[in-house]
Amino acid sequence: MQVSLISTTPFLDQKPGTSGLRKKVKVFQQAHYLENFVQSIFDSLEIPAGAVLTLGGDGRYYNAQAIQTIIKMAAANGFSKVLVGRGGILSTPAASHVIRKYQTLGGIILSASHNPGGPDDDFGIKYNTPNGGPAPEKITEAIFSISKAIQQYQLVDLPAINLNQLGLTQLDSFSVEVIDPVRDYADLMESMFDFAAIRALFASSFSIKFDGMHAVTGPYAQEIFTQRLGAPATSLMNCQVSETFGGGHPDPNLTYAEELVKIVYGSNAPDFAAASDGDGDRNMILGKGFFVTPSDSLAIIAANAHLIPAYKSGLAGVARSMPTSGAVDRVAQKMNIDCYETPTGWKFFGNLMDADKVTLCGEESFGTGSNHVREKDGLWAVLCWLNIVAARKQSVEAIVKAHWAEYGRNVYSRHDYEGIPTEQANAVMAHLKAQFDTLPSRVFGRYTVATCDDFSYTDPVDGSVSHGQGIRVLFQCGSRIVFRLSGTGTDGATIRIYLEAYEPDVKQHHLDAQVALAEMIQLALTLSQLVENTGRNAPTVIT
Ligand code: VG1
Ligand code: CO
Repeated sequence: MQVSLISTTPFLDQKPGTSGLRKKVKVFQQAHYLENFVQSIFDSLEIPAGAVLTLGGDGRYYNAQAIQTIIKMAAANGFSKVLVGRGGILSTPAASHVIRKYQTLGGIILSASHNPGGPDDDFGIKYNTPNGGPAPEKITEAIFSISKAIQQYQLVDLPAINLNQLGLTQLDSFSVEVIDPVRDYADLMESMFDFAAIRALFASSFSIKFDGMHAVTGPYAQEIFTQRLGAPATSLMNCQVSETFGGGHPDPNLTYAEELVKIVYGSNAPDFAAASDGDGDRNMILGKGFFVTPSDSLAIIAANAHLIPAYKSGLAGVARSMPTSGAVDRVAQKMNIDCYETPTGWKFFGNLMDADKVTLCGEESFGTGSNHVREKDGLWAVLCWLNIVAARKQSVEAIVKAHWAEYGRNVYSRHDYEGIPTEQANAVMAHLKAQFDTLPSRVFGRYTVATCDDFSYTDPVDGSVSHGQGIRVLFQCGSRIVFRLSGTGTDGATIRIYLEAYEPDVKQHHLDAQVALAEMIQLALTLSQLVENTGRNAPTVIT
C-alpha cells in the first residue's frame, strides 16, 4: 500500500466542544478540513501494530463520504483494521459497545447528534477512547493543539468500500470489516433487561409508541421492540433512517418531537411513549398525557434499579451533570451511595465508571446511561422504564407521582435562547459574573441568594480540573438558577437557563413546572438582563 503525504495548512477553529467538533456540512466540505481533524486525532494517539479502529455515524448527510476518507487515512496511519457499521451507521451507544466488545483502539463517531442534518445543516466528528467513552479534555485539547500546527496528512489510495455488504475486505495488510450495527447492541440489551416481562406487558393491553425521529435508532427499535419484544409494527413511527432526518430536528423534547407529543396528549394515547435523538444517545419518556423530566427519569431509574436484572445487586454510585436537578441526590442519600456532580458532557463520567465509582449517570438534556457502555444510551433508558413499568405494574404517571411523594419533587425546567449573536451572549454572562460579589445575601421576593460562582470540577480519579463550567446562583432555600453557554451549537451562541426548586409538599406536585417556577424565571431574566442584552423576550425551547 502506497501512503501519500498530502500538504495542508491548519484551520484554527477545530476546537472540540461539549461533544466533539460540530460545524456546518459546508465547513467540513472545504478541502482538507475533515482530513486535518482526523489526522490530528491520529497524531494524538500511539497506534500499535495490529490496532483496530471502530468507525460509524448517525447516517446524516456527508456520513458516507467521510467514512470512505477516514478508512483511507486509518490505513495510512497504521491501523490494521477498521470495523464499520453497515452503511457506515452506528448509533453512538452501539459504537461505544463495539469499541468495548472488540477492544478496539477507540473509535471515530460521526454525528452532530440532535442538530439537524443536510447539505446546509450540521455535521460532527469525535474520537472515543478504548474504554468506549468520549475523549476526555486532555485528549481533545491535544487534538486541538495538533490541528493548529498541522502541515500534512496521510492517506492510502484505496478503492471505495461497499459499506452495504457485511463482511471482510482485505487490502494487503489492512482490512475493513462491515458489521451488523444492530445485533451486538440488541444482544447486550437482551442480556440486561427482563425481556420476558416486557414481552408479557406488550402482549397485554399495554400500548407503546416509539418515535425514531427519522434518525439512527429506527433499525435498533425495529429489532428490539417489534422483533424481540413482540410489539406491533404500529408501535413505531419515523423509524426509517433519513440523511436529513425527514427535514426535522432530531431532538427528543416537547418542542421538536411535537408529532409524538400530540399523540401522547390526544385521545387514544398510548400507555407509554418515547423518542430518541439523531445518534441514539438521548431519550424522552412519556406516559399517557404525561411527560417525565429527564432529571426525574434518572432519579426514578436509580430508585427502581433493583427491579432490573442488570442492577439487581445494587449500584456503586450515581453521577449527574451540574445543571441536572438534585432529584437523584436524594435517592443516593437514601440508598447510602455516592453521588457525583460533574460538568456538562458525557466525557466527565468515563473516569467515574472506569473506577467503579458509579453505575448510573445522567444529564438534564435527555441523557441517561450506565456502565454497560461509556455513552448515554436512549434505547437503554426506554428499556429501563419498560422494565420498571412491567415490574411495578403501574402507569408512568403513577410511578413518577409515587416517587415525588416519597422524595419530594425537584421542580425543574430549562429555557434555551438559541442563535444569539456571540457578543450579546457573552455580555449576558459577563453581566452575571460582575455581580458575584454583590449578590450573596440579597433578597428577591421569596428567594435569598446564598452564593454564586462559575462551576469548577476536579476529577476525583485523575485530579484534572475543569473551570468555567456554568454560572450558578444558589439560594438559601436550596433552589438555584444556572446559566451556561452551549458547546454544541453551530449558529451563534445558545444561552441555557436551568431552573430548579425543591417542593416537599405533595399538594403542590400537580403544578405545571412553568407555573411553579414563574417567580424564579422572572428573577433569572432580571439577574441576567437577558432581554435588554439580546432583545429576545421568549425562549426558543422550553424543556
Ligand atoms: C448539550 C447538552 C449536554 C450534552 C451535549 C451532547 O450540550 O446540554 O448535556 O451532553 O449536548 O449531547 P451543550 O453544550 O449544547 O449544552 V448529544 O446527544 O448532542 O451528543
Ligand atoms: Co445525541
